[in-house]
Amino acid sequence: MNSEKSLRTRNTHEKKVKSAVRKKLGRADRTSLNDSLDGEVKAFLIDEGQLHTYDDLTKVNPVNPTTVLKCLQARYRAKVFYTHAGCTLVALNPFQLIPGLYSLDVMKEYHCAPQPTEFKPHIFIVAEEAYRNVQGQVEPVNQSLVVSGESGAGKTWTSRCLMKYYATVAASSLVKTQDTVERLERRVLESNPLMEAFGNACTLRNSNSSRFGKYIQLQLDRGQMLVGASVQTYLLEKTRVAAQPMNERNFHIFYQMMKGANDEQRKEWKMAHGQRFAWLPNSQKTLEEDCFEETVEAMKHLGIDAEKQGHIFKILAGVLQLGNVTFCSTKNESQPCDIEKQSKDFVHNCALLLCVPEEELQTCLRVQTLRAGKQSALFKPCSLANCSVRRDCLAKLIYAQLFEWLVKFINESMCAEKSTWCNFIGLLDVYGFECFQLNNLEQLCINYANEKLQQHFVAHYLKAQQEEYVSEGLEWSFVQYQDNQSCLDLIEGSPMGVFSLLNEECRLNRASDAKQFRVRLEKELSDNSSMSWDKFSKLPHFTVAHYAGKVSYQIEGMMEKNKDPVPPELIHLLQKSQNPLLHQLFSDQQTEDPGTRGLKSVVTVVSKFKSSLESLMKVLYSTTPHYTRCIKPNPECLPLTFKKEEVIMQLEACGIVETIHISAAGFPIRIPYTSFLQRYALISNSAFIAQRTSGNALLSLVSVLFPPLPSQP
Ligand code: AOV
Ligand code: MG
Repeated sequence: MNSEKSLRTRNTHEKKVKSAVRKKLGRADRTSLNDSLDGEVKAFLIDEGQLHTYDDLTKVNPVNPTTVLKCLQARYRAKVFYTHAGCTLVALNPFQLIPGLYSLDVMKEYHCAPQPTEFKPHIFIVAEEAYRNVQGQVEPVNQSLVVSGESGAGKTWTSRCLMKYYATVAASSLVKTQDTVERLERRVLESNPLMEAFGNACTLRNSNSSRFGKYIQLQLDRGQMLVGASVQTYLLEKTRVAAQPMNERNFHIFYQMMKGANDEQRKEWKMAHGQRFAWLPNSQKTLEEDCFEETVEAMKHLGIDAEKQGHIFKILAGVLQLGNVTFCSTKNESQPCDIEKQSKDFVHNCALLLCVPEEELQTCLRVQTLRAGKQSALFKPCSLANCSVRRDCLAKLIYAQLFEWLVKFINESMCAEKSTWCNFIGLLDVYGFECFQLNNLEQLCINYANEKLQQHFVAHYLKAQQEEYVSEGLEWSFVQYQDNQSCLDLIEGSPMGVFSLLNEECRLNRASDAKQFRVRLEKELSDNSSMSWDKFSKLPHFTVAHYAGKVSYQIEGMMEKNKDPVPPELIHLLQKSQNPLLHQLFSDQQTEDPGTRGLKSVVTVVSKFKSSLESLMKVLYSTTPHYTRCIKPNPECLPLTFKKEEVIMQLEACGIVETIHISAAGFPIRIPYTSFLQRYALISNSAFIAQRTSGNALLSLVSVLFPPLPSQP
């Protein structure tokens, strides 16, 4: 391509800048400006064969989805997986181990470089930038690394890389000689496999899908050394314990036990070889994640001793037995359902493993206790369907509580005393955007969390940067971007939003009718452009246009999931457990009086989730964020396979193109005005300097070197 041709293809902004500058070039200082322009022109001249060399997408020209896609594809083909996109880093998932990409030497290179940004784009640049930013220009600032992307895009992998980076660079060799510190780094790293064993599962989209969200704060002392960590988790998808979607699996830990137990453990846990468990589908699939030893090792390092481990595994084994318990109705309706003959052993084993009285376990699965005043109680046999609901509820209750305990234990093991740390770097890894054939409350919450993060990104970068240009008095035509406020209003709006209406329905505690709720939603929310309905669908549902795509949610079962009722009898039963850990998990649990249940103060799942996300957002807004957008290059998770349609959808959904556009059309270099003056004052017009109080570097460069021409007579 010759320069004439390339000049013709430049986008409007570049044309404007260059012609404005050329006009002013009729005067002095031609040479220096020519140098800087030549730099820019060269960038436009690079041909398609060189696309893989573009480290920053702001350099592609013109910036549009096609060119950005081409560039990323060229880089992926050249096995270059990271690319800057203005303020964000795009990470393409190779779905294959890339030797040496995350080695200790590479970490050191980025950490020791005077200017890491001069190196190839890498997740370690983001890590290092955040690490250096902690010190701040005026005072220390906490940092957040927000990793987003759809399910299977590589968020958890990326946050693991980041943790390894900090555990390496923030641990000086001097401190490392002390035994305690060495153990701390190990604990921080070991918290990953442990939490993943209990909180991750194989789904249709990712064989190691996080079924909970987490925000880890790495605590740094004054000398920027890692002295501790704490983790906050969000909404574990506990329904998976008792019901696994087709072709998906339960949480990894169950398969790990099943595959990794020794003979003695098998006997104790009633897990004979070849034993079939209803709640362990697809166990023939062998995954990398099925490594029991790794989990046990992590437990050991985090301080969970052999005795406690024994308690944990017995509880989990008890849950598996419970899954095999089935019921059948009796002829006499006033009698409770029977436990099916072939299930008798399972219910016996379950009671044995959970260390609860068998008789009582059997009763509370099949009979509801209705309190009549303080002293007396009525017993009502449960319907067949209800017996299964109670069985599943017991499993979910135990698992969720155990997970919570585990997180608390991990925190106690890693967290530093408040007086020893002063700043933190937070790593956010939540479940990615999900759209299955059937979506329910779990997906609504997951996708809502992703909407909140998208809003944070939009507010922080797209909005804030453009507003800054305006406030600095720079000439700027606003770049349009997709604002997801209407979708958020639809979900979290009060008093009229999906969550509020759902809560209201739950509070009324009437026999939940999905159709009725669907009518209510239509009546109250059909004005919102993000809401729609598929007229031909037979099942009651509603469709939300999320920033990442449309998702239809089934209404059936949503109310029950939101109420998440726990029969008090189940808690009473677990409080009687002789397993010290299980007993501890429920010892201080309050049970509601069934007489007043459901009337006023039900804390629903969505209310809890919403408020935990709001606290997270507050923390995020108080820190300096760094964004990494993980992209899943193909839905089948195939190594080194780039499917354009998949990638373009994700790029568009997360507004990458707009981000690049703003960065490219905007001013890529910003130097504080005082530093700028120090450097260029010599060649400037002194009157002009006095006028300006702040400014953007590129514009300042042009303006200072070439003050406006005097008006023509
Ligand atoms: P996710 O966290 O974004 O999905 P993961 O981090 O679990 O996705 O990544 C999915 C899989 O992609 C991993 O198990 C790895 O096999 C592979 N992978 C990701 N990043 C890399 C990389 N940089 N190098 C090599 N392989 C990689 V979810 O948790 O489902 O939203 O809820
Ligand atoms: Mg994940």
